[in-house]
Amino acid sequence: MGTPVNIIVGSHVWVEDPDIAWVDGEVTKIKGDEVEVQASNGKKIVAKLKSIYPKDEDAPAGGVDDMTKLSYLHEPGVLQNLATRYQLNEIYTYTGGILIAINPFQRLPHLYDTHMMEQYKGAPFGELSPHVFAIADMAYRAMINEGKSNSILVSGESGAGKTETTKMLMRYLAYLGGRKGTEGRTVEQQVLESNPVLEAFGNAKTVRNNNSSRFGKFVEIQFDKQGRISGAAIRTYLLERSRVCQVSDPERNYHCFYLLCAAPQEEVEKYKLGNPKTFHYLNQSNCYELVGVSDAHDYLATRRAMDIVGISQKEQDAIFRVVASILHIGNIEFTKGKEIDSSVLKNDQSKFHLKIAAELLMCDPVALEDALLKRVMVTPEEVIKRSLDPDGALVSRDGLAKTVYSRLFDWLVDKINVSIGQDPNSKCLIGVLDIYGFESFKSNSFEQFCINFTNEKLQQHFNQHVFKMEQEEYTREEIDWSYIEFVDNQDVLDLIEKKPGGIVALLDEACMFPKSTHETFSQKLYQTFKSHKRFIKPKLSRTDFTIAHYAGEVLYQSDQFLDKNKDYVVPEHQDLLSASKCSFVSGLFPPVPEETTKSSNKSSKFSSIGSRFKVQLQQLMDTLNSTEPHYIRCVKPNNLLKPAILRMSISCSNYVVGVLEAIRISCAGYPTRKTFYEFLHRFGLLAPEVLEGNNDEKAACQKILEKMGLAGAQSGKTKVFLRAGQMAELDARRALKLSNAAKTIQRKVRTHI
Ligand code: AOV
Ligand code: MG
Repeated sequence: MGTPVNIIVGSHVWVEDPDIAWVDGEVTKIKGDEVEVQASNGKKIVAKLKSIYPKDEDAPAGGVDDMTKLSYLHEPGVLQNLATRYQLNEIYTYTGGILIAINPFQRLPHLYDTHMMEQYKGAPFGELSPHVFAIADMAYRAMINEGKSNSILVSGESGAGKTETTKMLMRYLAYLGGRKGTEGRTVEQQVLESNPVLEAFGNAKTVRNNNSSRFGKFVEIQFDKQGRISGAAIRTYLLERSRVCQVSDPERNYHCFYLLCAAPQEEVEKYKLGNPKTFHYLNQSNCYELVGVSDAHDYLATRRAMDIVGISQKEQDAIFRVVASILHIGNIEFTKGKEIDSSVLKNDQSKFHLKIAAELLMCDPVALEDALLKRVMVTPEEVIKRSLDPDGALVSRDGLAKTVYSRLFDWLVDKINVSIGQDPNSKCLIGVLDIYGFESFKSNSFEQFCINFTNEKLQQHFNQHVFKMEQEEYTREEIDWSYIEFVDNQDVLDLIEKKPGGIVALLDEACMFPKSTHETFSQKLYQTFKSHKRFIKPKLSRTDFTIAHYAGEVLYQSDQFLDKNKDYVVPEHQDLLSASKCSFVSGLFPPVPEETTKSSNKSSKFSSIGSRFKVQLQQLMDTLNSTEPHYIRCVKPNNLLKPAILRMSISCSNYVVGVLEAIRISCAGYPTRKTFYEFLHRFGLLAPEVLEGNNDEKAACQKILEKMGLAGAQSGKTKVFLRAGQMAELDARRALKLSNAAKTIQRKVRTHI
């Protein structure tokens, strides 16, 4: 980024050490386009002139709290600033109006206590140290003052701290908009307590994060005219279903399974549970416990949170019965039956678990066995029952477990929404978005594809907001502005979601065509995207494919894409569970309307997870576009999940790259703009003389700018554009003027009396 200016022998520079990324040093020799640098780590490094960057020797020792204040804006400068602050436990840094949050990987309770919340309440933005509370406060004030909905979008790779940040934001908004002194369950308490409930059922340990969100979440907090919280709605996106029956070492299944195994003894007995090591859905990985987490404690905490959120004891009992039943279902095994291609339960153990599962789900054990082992075939002549072979039965079993679990999760979300309630009269809301972060594992499947697709969408929103909006606005307003180049990710999004012809569309096509396999699907991808610069076919594979995402390349294994994309509940499973004697269980499987069953074979009714997800994401983007967005970019300092190390490495800087562009824009540009009318309305009182008899709004605004001596501020065609800090300056002068005027009136009133 940028080209070095005036580098000479003796210059202090940043240079890339191939082993540890950026180091500082002094230039000792320059020969053509090559330089020799004596690095501070003792090494002599030879590098290309264009790959070294000047170092600001006068930079404040503790760093700067807003990157727009940096003298040199380049990658090592930005990383150095973040690293310096991080060492001092200053985990937050602004980039204009964007907050960068570096995961501290340690509790910093003083940073989030009530005293802190009091401090940030109503404080002008930028006056106090950078903080999540300041962003939430800004969103809240903007909503109150302008009567417009706002949103706070939290992004960053997996484990960067999005969910924790989101919880802080929600706590602060609850503090601002809460009803003080109210007894019992308040809306804001319910909103806050929805977090532990959803985390227990939707979070799990992955290699990247011990508490990784396996679903996306958008929480809309609604406010009444007085700015008090009056309702909320939680929308969730695509829970990772495969985890319920497939866990790779050293990850875990969803937290709730381990919590329940650690419940008080009588409950463990009631649900016929025991050591998690005895359950197939849990023992595929050797990880059962999390450092610093007590499952027994969290079980009780989840129960308490469920109470607050409004889930009755009876419902809670049913929920955990369903959770337990899934573990028992996972222990049912099959072996070949007498007839060809048929299967039977493997042994007494399997029969035992089947019986318990049926009991917990309150359904007929014979019907459960049939639903696992057989399929009904309808031919024009007759209806026959066909047996599944052991492999087919296994797929059937896992399908049942996944369907039950994802219905349970959706039920929880619905229940929380009903219980909190929506305010139909609310005109303003603050939306908080916490999605699953960008992921790249050793093996990546359909879930990672969807997760990374979401992140691309969000990155585009960020790009559009920060870059395009600025540029377009300046152009439209015909104000002086030099264009800044930036990298857009529209090409990756086209590759994924373009209709027709994108990967999602090709996957749907493959799913509808009975003869497709993952091989034919992959071949089709290779053919279609032969020359797409974001799509790579790995040399040695015939089914894998790589996408060059904004945050890095990810290699996907296509083998389960087709199955995972099919949105389909086996009718035998549906019938079994909708006949359950437990109204909770049957409620999870409401009868399917006639029409859809009849025409389920037709392609028009084909519904796929990928396409539905794509539509959901588009709706989310539409919602976001109708709000005033605020951004928090979370950064993971290292991959060790430990504090106090910020690797100034390239992998870390991937996430800073997007932010760098934003720095350059907001620094060079005009972070504040107001229409002439708004501007005069607000600041006219600073120069009442210019308003008299003057109908030209633009000229009036210009006069005020001149009178206030605001250097660099410009008036465009319809708006006034202010440089960073100028709005605050004007507001301060206005406040002063108003308080003086109030004093004069008081004096007059007093003399009058
Ligand atoms: P994520 O939401 O961004 O990942 P989390 O918010 O779950 O990441 O953060 C991961 C872990 O980092 C948490 O469990 C905490 O231990 C720690 N952490 C993060 N932020 C803070 C903070 N402000 N103070 C103290 N500890 C923190 V993922 O959900 O995986 O994308 O799908
Ligand atoms: Mg998360």
